[in-house]
Amino acid sequence: MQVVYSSRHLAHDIDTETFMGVGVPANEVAERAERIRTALTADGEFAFSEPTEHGEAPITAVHDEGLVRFLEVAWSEVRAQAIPRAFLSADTYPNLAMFEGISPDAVQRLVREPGHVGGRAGYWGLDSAAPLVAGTYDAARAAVDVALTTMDLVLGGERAAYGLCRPPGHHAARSMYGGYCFFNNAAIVADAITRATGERVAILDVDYHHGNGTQQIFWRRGDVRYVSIHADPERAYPYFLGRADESGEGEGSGENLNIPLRAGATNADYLEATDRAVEAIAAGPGSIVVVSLGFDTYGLDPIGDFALTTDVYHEVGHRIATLDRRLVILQEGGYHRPSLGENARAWLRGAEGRAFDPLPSSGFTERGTVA
Ligand code: SP5
Ligand code: ZN
Repeated sequence: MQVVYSSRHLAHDIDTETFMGVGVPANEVAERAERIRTALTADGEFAFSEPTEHGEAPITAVHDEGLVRFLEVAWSEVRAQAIPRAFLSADTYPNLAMFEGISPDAVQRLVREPGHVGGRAGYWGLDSAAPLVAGTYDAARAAVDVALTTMDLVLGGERAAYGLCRPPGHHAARSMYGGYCFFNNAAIVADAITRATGERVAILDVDYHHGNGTQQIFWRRGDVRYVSIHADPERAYPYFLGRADESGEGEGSGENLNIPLRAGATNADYLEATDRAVEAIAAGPGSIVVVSLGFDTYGLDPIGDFALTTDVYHEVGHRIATLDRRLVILQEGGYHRPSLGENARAWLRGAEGRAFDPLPSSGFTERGTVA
Protein backbone atom coordinates (compact mmCIF):
# COMPACT_ATOMS: atom_id res chain seq x y z
CA MET A 1 0.00 0.00 0.00
CA GLN A 2 1.10 3.56 -0.72
CA VAL A 3 1.75 5.68 2.37
CA VAL A 4 2.08 9.46 2.38
CA TYR A 5 4.22 10.94 5.14
CA SER A 6 5.88 14.29 5.81
CA SER A 7 8.55 15.00 8.41
CA ARG A 8 7.02 18.48 8.73
CA HIS A 9 4.78 17.07 11.49
CA LEU A 10 7.89 17.20 13.72
CA ALA A 11 7.50 20.99 13.90
CA HIS A 12 4.35 20.46 15.99
CA ASP A 13 6.62 19.60 18.89
CA ILE A 14 4.43 19.03 21.93
CA ASP A 15 5.43 17.73 25.35
CA THR A 16 2.74 19.13 27.68
CA GLU A 17 -1.02 19.54 27.44
CA THR A 18 -3.50 20.73 30.02
CA PHE A 19 -6.22 18.46 31.34
CA MET A 20 -8.86 20.09 33.52
CA GLY A 21 -6.60 22.97 34.41
CA VAL A 22 -3.46 21.02 35.19
CA GLY A 23 -0.39 20.49 33.01
CA VAL A 24 0.13 16.81 32.13
CA PRO A 25 2.46 14.98 29.72
CA ALA A 26 1.11 15.40 26.19
CA ASN A 27 -0.66 12.55 24.42
CA GLU A 28 -0.56 13.79 20.84
CA VAL A 29 3.23 13.78 20.36
CA ALA A 30 5.59 13.41 17.39
CA GLU A 31 6.65 9.94 18.51
CA ARG A 32 3.21 8.63 17.50
CA ALA A 33 3.74 9.21 13.79
CA GLU A 34 7.36 8.07 13.96
CA ARG A 35 6.31 4.78 15.57
CA ILE A 36 3.85 4.12 12.77
CA ARG A 37 6.36 5.10 10.09
CA THR A 38 8.98 2.77 11.56
CA ALA A 39 6.60 -0.19 11.74
CA LEU A 40 5.29 0.24 8.19
CA THR A 41 8.85 0.56 6.92
CA ALA A 42 9.90 -2.62 8.73
CA ASP A 43 6.89 -4.43 7.26
CA GLY A 44 8.29 -4.05 3.75
CA GLU A 45 4.92 -3.97 1.93
CA PHE A 46 4.39 -0.22 2.24
CA ALA A 47 5.78 2.34 -0.23
CA PHE A 48 6.34 5.83 1.14
CA SER A 49 6.03 9.12 -0.66
CA GLU A 50 6.09 12.81 0.25
CA PRO A 51 3.01 15.02 -0.05
CA THR A 52 2.67 17.60 -2.78
CA GLU A 53 1.53 21.17 -2.06
CA HIS A 54 -2.20 21.69 -2.55
CA GLY A 55 -2.45 25.31 -1.41
CA GLU A 56 -5.09 26.93 0.73
CA ALA A 57 -8.17 26.65 -1.50
CA PRO A 58 -9.19 23.11 -0.44
CA ILE A 59 -8.86 24.22 3.20
CA THR A 60 -11.02 27.31 2.90
CA ALA A 61 -13.57 25.23 0.97
CA VAL A 62 -14.29 23.61 4.34
CA HIS A 63 -12.95 26.02 7.00
CA ASP A 64 -13.63 29.67 7.81
CA GLU A 65 -10.86 31.87 6.42
CA GLY A 66 -10.64 33.54 9.85
CA LEU A 67 -9.64 30.25 11.48
CA VAL A 68 -6.84 29.79 8.96
CA ARG A 69 -5.58 33.35 9.53
CA PHE A 70 -5.71 32.92 13.32
CA LEU A 71 -3.77 29.64 13.25
CA GLU A 72 -1.22 31.19 10.90
CA VAL A 73 -0.36 34.07 13.28
CA ALA A 74 -1.30 32.61 16.69
CA TRP A 75 2.23 31.80 17.81
CA SER A 76 3.77 35.05 16.62
CA GLU A 77 0.96 36.82 18.52
CA VAL A 78 1.82 34.90 21.69
CA ARG A 79 5.36 36.23 21.30
CA ALA A 80 4.31 39.76 20.28
CA GLN A 81 1.91 39.98 23.23
CA ALA A 82 4.64 38.68 25.56
CA ILE A 83 2.55 35.81 26.94
CA PRO A 84 5.01 33.77 29.03
CA ARG A 85 3.82 30.31 28.06
CA ALA A 86 5.43 27.28 26.37
CA PHE A 87 2.23 26.73 24.36
CA LEU A 88 -0.96 28.64 23.61
CA SER A 89 -4.14 27.66 25.40
CA ALA A 90 -7.23 29.89 25.66
CA ASP A 91 -8.15 32.16 28.55
CA THR A 92 -11.92 32.58 27.97
CA TYR A 93 -14.40 30.68 25.75
CA PRO A 94 -17.69 32.21 24.63
CA ASN A 95 -19.98 29.77 26.47
CA LEU A 96 -23.48 29.75 24.86
CA ALA A 97 -25.03 30.96 28.13
CA MET A 98 -23.03 34.19 28.01
CA PHE A 99 -25.54 35.33 25.37
CA GLU A 100 -28.75 33.95 26.87
CA GLY A 101 -31.67 36.25 26.05
CA ILE A 102 -29.68 38.16 23.43
CA SER A 103 -31.15 37.62 19.96
CA PRO A 104 -29.13 35.52 17.47
CA ASP A 105 -28.86 38.62 15.24
CA ALA A 106 -27.49 40.68 18.07
CA VAL A 107 -25.04 37.93 19.02
CA GLN A 108 -23.82 37.89 15.40
CA ARG A 109 -23.23 41.64 15.65
CA LEU A 110 -21.79 41.81 19.15
CA VAL A 111 -19.47 38.83 19.35
CA ARG A 112 -16.20 39.53 17.57
CA GLU A 113 -12.74 38.05 17.60
CA PRO A 114 -10.82 40.05 20.22
CA GLY A 115 -7.22 41.20 19.99
CA HIS A 116 -5.79 39.42 23.02
CA VAL A 117 -4.44 36.05 21.91
CA GLY A 118 -5.96 34.30 24.97
CA GLY A 119 -9.36 35.59 23.82
CA ARG A 120 -8.66 34.78 20.17
CA ALA A 121 -7.81 31.20 21.15
CA GLY A 122 -11.15 31.07 23.02
CA TYR A 123 -13.01 32.51 20.02
CA TRP A 124 -11.62 29.84 17.64
CA GLY A 125 -10.98 26.97 20.07
CA LEU A 126 -13.07 24.19 21.58
CA ASP A 127 -11.02 23.17 24.59
CA SER A 128 -7.90 23.91 26.62
CA ALA A 129 -6.22 20.57 25.84
CA ALA A 130 -5.07 21.33 22.27
CA PRO A 131 -1.69 23.03 22.69
CA LEU A 132 -0.44 25.27 19.89
CA VAL A 133 3.30 25.95 19.46
CA ALA A 134 5.62 27.68 16.98
CA GLY A 135 5.49 24.90 14.36
CA THR A 136 1.83 23.95 14.68
CA TYR A 137 0.54 25.85 11.66
CA ASP A 138 3.19 24.46 9.32
CA ALA A 139 2.62 20.91 10.58
CA ALA A 140 -1.16 21.26 10.27
CA ARG A 141 -0.79 22.54 6.69
CA ALA A 142 1.51 19.58 5.93
CA ALA A 143 -1.08 17.16 7.37
CA VAL A 144 -3.65 18.56 4.94
CA ASP A 145 -1.20 18.08 2.06
CA VAL A 146 -0.57 14.51 3.24
CA ALA A 147 -4.33 13.86 3.21
CA LEU A 148 -4.91 15.42 -0.21
CA THR A 149 -1.92 13.58 -1.72
CA THR A 150 -3.35 10.33 -0.36
CA MET A 151 -6.62 11.25 -2.07
CA ASP A 152 -4.75 11.91 -5.33
CA LEU A 153 -3.29 8.39 -5.22
CA VAL A 154 -6.76 6.90 -4.88
CA LEU A 155 -8.27 9.15 -7.56
CA GLY A 156 -5.32 8.07 -9.71
CA GLY A 157 -6.32 4.42 -9.42
CA GLU A 158 -4.96 3.02 -6.14
CA ARG A 159 -7.57 0.87 -4.41
CA ALA A 160 -6.46 2.10 -0.99
CA ALA A 161 -3.84 4.51 0.31
CA TYR A 162 -2.85 5.69 3.77
CA GLY A 163 -2.04 9.25 4.88
CA LEU A 164 0.01 9.39 8.06
CA CYS A 165 -1.57 12.68 9.11
CA ARG A 166 -0.32 14.49 12.20
CA PRO A 167 -1.77 16.57 13.76
CA PRO A 168 -5.11 14.75 13.43
CA GLY A 169 -8.25 16.50 12.20
CA HIS A 170 -11.70 15.18 13.06
CA HIS A 171 -12.47 17.51 15.99
CA ALA A 172 -11.83 20.62 13.87
CA ALA A 173 -15.11 22.19 12.71
CA ARG A 174 -15.70 24.80 10.02
CA SER A 175 -14.70 27.65 12.38
CA MET A 176 -13.05 25.85 15.29
CA TYR A 177 -9.92 23.93 16.25
CA GLY A 178 -9.61 21.60 19.27
CA GLY A 179 -9.04 18.06 20.48
CA TYR A 180 -5.43 18.07 19.14
CA CYS A 181 -6.88 18.97 15.70
CA PHE A 182 -6.36 22.18 13.68
CA PHE A 183 -7.57 21.46 10.14
CA ASN A 184 -10.03 18.66 9.43
CA ASN A 185 -7.94 16.50 7.08
CA ALA A 186 -10.74 13.98 6.41
CA ALA A 187 -13.39 16.63 5.80
CA ILE A 188 -11.11 18.55 3.43
CA VAL A 189 -10.53 15.34 1.47
CA ALA A 190 -14.19 14.29 1.41
CA ASP A 191 -15.20 17.72 0.17
CA ALA A 192 -12.45 17.68 -2.47
CA ILE A 193 -13.57 14.24 -3.68
CA THR A 194 -17.14 15.45 -4.19
CA ARG A 195 -15.80 18.31 -6.31
CA ALA A 196 -13.35 16.13 -8.26
CA THR A 197 -15.77 13.30 -9.01
CA GLY A 198 -19.31 14.63 -8.59
CA GLU A 199 -19.90 11.46 -6.60
CA ARG A 200 -21.24 11.07 -3.11
CA VAL A 201 -18.67 10.20 -0.45
CA ALA A 202 -18.87 8.33 2.84
CA ILE A 203 -16.67 9.00 5.85
CA LEU A 204 -16.16 6.18 8.31
CA ASP A 205 -14.70 7.43 11.61
CA VAL A 206 -13.27 4.71 13.84
CA ASP A 207 -11.34 6.92 16.24
CA TYR A 208 -12.33 6.41 19.90
CA HIS A 209 -13.72 9.95 20.01
CA HIS A 210 -16.71 11.30 18.11
CA GLY A 211 -15.58 13.40 15.13
CA ASN A 212 -17.66 16.43 16.07
CA GLY A 213 -15.89 18.59 13.49
CA THR A 214 -16.62 16.26 10.60
CA GLN A 215 -20.25 15.89 11.71
CA GLN A 216 -20.64 19.67 11.93
CA ILE A 217 -19.11 20.34 8.53
CA PHE A 218 -21.40 17.90 6.69
CA TRP A 219 -24.50 18.19 8.95
CA ARG A 220 -26.68 19.75 6.25
CA ARG A 221 -25.03 18.16 3.23
CA GLY A 222 -26.61 15.36 1.27
CA ASP A 223 -23.44 14.47 -0.63
CA VAL A 224 -21.32 13.27 2.29
CA ARG A 225 -22.50 10.55 4.66
CA TYR A 226 -20.76 10.52 8.06
CA VAL A 227 -20.71 7.28 10.08
CA SER A 228 -18.88 7.17 13.40
CA ILE A 229 -18.22 4.53 16.07
CA HIS A 230 -17.04 6.13 19.31
CA ALA A 231 -17.22 6.40 23.07
CA ASP A 232 -20.58 7.67 24.30
CA PRO A 233 -20.22 11.45 24.80
CA GLU A 234 -22.07 10.99 28.07
CA ARG A 235 -18.67 10.06 29.52
CA ALA A 236 -16.07 11.05 26.92
CA TYR A 237 -14.70 13.99 24.98
CA PRO A 238 -16.14 15.92 23.08
CA TYR A 239 -19.15 15.55 25.44
CA PHE A 240 -21.57 17.84 23.60
CA LEU A 241 -21.97 16.00 20.28
CA GLY A 242 -21.92 12.35 19.26
CA ARG A 243 -25.19 10.93 20.56
CA ALA A 244 -27.15 8.32 18.65
CA ASP A 245 -30.07 10.66 17.88
CA GLU A 246 -27.98 13.11 15.81
CA SER A 247 -28.88 12.32 12.20
CA GLY A 248 -28.37 15.55 10.22
CA GLU A 249 -30.76 18.24 8.98
CA GLY A 250 -32.05 19.56 5.67
CA GLU A 251 -30.39 17.82 2.72
CA GLY A 252 -28.18 16.07 5.25
CA SER A 253 -31.14 14.55 7.02
CA GLY A 254 -30.42 10.85 7.59
CA GLU A 255 -26.81 11.19 6.37
CA ASN A 256 -25.26 11.23 9.87
CA LEU A 257 -25.00 8.02 11.87
CA ASN A 258 -23.50 7.95 15.36
CA ILE A 259 -22.82 4.62 17.05
CA PRO A 260 -21.82 5.35 20.66
CA LEU A 261 -20.33 2.49 22.69
CA ARG A 262 -20.12 1.77 26.42
CA ALA A 263 -16.99 1.80 28.56
CA GLY A 264 -15.14 -1.50 28.31
CA ALA A 265 -16.42 -2.21 24.78
CA THR A 266 -14.92 -5.51 23.59
CA ASN A 267 -13.69 -6.82 20.25
CA ALA A 268 -17.11 -8.44 19.76
CA ASP A 269 -18.96 -5.18 20.56
CA TYR A 270 -16.70 -3.36 18.17
CA LEU A 271 -17.16 -5.81 15.31
CA GLU A 272 -20.93 -5.63 15.73
CA ALA A 273 -20.73 -1.83 15.49
CA THR A 274 -18.41 -2.16 12.48
CA ASP A 275 -20.97 -4.30 10.68
CA ARG A 276 -23.67 -1.68 11.32
CA ALA A 277 -21.41 1.05 10.04
CA VAL A 278 -20.41 -0.91 6.94
CA GLU A 279 -24.07 -1.62 6.23
CA ALA A 280 -24.95 2.08 6.53
CA ILE A 281 -22.23 2.94 4.03
CA ALA A 282 -23.15 0.12 1.64
CA ALA A 283 -26.75 1.42 1.63
CA GLY A 284 -25.63 4.72 0.04
CA PRO A 285 -24.08 5.52 -3.33
CA GLY A 286 -20.45 6.33 -4.06
CA SER A 287 -17.23 4.48 -4.80
CA ILE A 288 -14.85 6.06 -2.26
CA VAL A 289 -14.77 5.89 1.54
CA VAL A 290 -12.63 8.25 3.62
CA VAL A 291 -11.56 6.48 6.82
CA SER A 292 -10.73 8.49 9.94
CA LEU A 293 -8.50 5.89 11.57
CA GLY A 294 -7.81 6.08 15.31
CA PHE A 295 -6.18 3.58 17.63
CA ASP A 296 -7.32 5.18 20.89
CA THR A 297 -9.89 2.35 20.92
CA TYR A 298 -7.02 0.08 21.98
CA GLY A 299 -7.29 -1.58 25.40
CA LEU A 300 -4.14 0.04 26.74
CA ASP A 301 -4.79 3.53 25.38
CA PRO A 302 -4.19 6.12 28.12
CA ILE A 303 -7.25 8.25 27.27
CA GLY A 304 -9.69 5.60 25.99
CA ASP A 305 -11.71 2.97 27.87
CA PHE A 306 -12.40 0.30 25.23
CA ALA A 307 -10.84 -3.17 25.41
CA LEU A 308 -9.73 -3.81 21.83
CA THR A 309 -6.67 -5.89 20.90
CA THR A 310 -4.38 -5.80 17.87
CA ASP A 311 -6.15 -8.65 16.09
CA VAL A 312 -9.43 -6.79 15.91
CA TYR A 313 -7.83 -4.03 13.84
CA HIS A 314 -6.89 -6.57 11.20
CA GLU A 315 -10.49 -7.82 11.15
CA VAL A 316 -11.99 -4.30 11.08
CA GLY A 317 -9.73 -3.36 8.16
CA HIS A 318 -10.82 -6.54 6.42
CA ARG A 319 -14.55 -5.92 6.99
CA ILE A 320 -14.24 -2.39 5.65
CA ALA A 321 -12.50 -3.78 2.57
CA THR A 322 -15.56 -5.98 1.95
CA LEU A 323 -17.40 -2.78 0.97
CA ASP A 324 -15.42 -3.05 -2.25
CA ARG A 325 -14.94 0.71 -2.40
CA ARG A 326 -11.71 2.63 -2.76
CA LEU A 327 -10.30 3.78 0.59
CA VAL A 328 -8.58 7.03 1.53
CA ILE A 329 -7.33 6.11 4.99
CA LEU A 330 -6.21 9.02 7.20
CA GLN A 331 -4.62 8.81 10.64
CA GLU A 332 -6.47 10.43 13.55
CA GLY A 333 -5.77 9.57 17.24
CA GLY A 334 -4.25 6.70 19.21
CA TYR A 335 -1.96 7.37 22.16
CA HIS A 336 -0.52 4.09 23.43
CA ARG A 337 2.79 4.56 21.70
CA PRO A 338 4.30 1.04 21.94
CA SER A 339 1.36 -0.57 20.08
CA LEU A 340 0.68 2.08 17.42
CA GLY A 341 2.95 0.58 14.79
CA GLU A 342 1.59 -2.94 15.08
CA ASN A 343 -2.01 -1.76 15.24
CA ALA A 344 -1.54 0.31 12.09
CA ARG A 345 0.12 -2.61 10.30
CA ALA A 346 -2.68 -4.93 11.34
CA TRP A 347 -5.44 -2.57 10.17
CA LEU A 348 -3.84 -1.62 6.86
CA ARG A 349 -2.90 -5.20 6.00
CA GLY A 350 -6.49 -6.24 6.76
CA ALA A 351 -7.77 -3.53 4.42
CA GLU A 352 -5.56 -4.93 1.67
CA GLY A 353 -6.62 -8.53 2.26
CA ARG A 354 -3.17 -9.50 3.51
CA ALA A 355 -2.50 -11.71 6.51
CA PHE A 356 -1.18 -10.17 9.69
CA ASP A 357 1.61 -11.64 11.76
CA PRO A 358 3.30 -9.73 14.56
CA LEU A 359 6.78 -8.42 13.78
CA PRO A 360 9.07 -9.81 16.47
CA SER A 361 11.23 -6.70 16.15
CA SER A 362 8.30 -4.47 17.13
CA GLY A 363 8.63 -5.67 20.70
CA PHE A 364 4.91 -5.27 21.11
CA THR A 365 1.79 -7.12 20.06
CA GLU A 366 -1.12 -7.99 22.23
CA ARG A 367 -3.32 -10.68 20.76
CA GLY A 368 -6.92 -11.12 21.72
CA THR A 369 -9.90 -13.13 20.62
CA VAL A 370 -11.71 -12.14 17.49
CA ALA A 371 -15.07 -13.83 17.15
C1 SP5 B 1 -7.87 13.21 17.74
C2 SP5 B 1 -8.15 12.82 19.16
O1 SP5 B 1 -8.10 11.62 19.48
N1 SP5 B 1 -8.38 13.79 20.03
C3 SP5 B 1 -8.67 13.51 21.39
C4 SP5 B 1 -8.84 14.73 22.22
C5 SP5 B 1 -9.10 14.38 23.64
N2 SP5 B 1 -8.96 15.49 24.47
C6 SP5 B 1 -9.36 15.33 25.83
C7 SP5 B 1 -8.47 14.38 26.55
C8 SP5 B 1 -9.10 14.01 27.85
C9 SP5 B 1 -8.26 13.00 28.55
N3 SP5 B 1 -9.03 12.32 29.53
C10 SP5 B 1 -8.22 11.47 30.33
C11 SP5 B 1 -9.03 10.52 31.12
C12 SP5 B 1 -8.10 9.55 31.77
N4 SP5 B 1 -8.82 8.58 32.51
ZN1 ZN C 1 -9.48 10.18 19.47
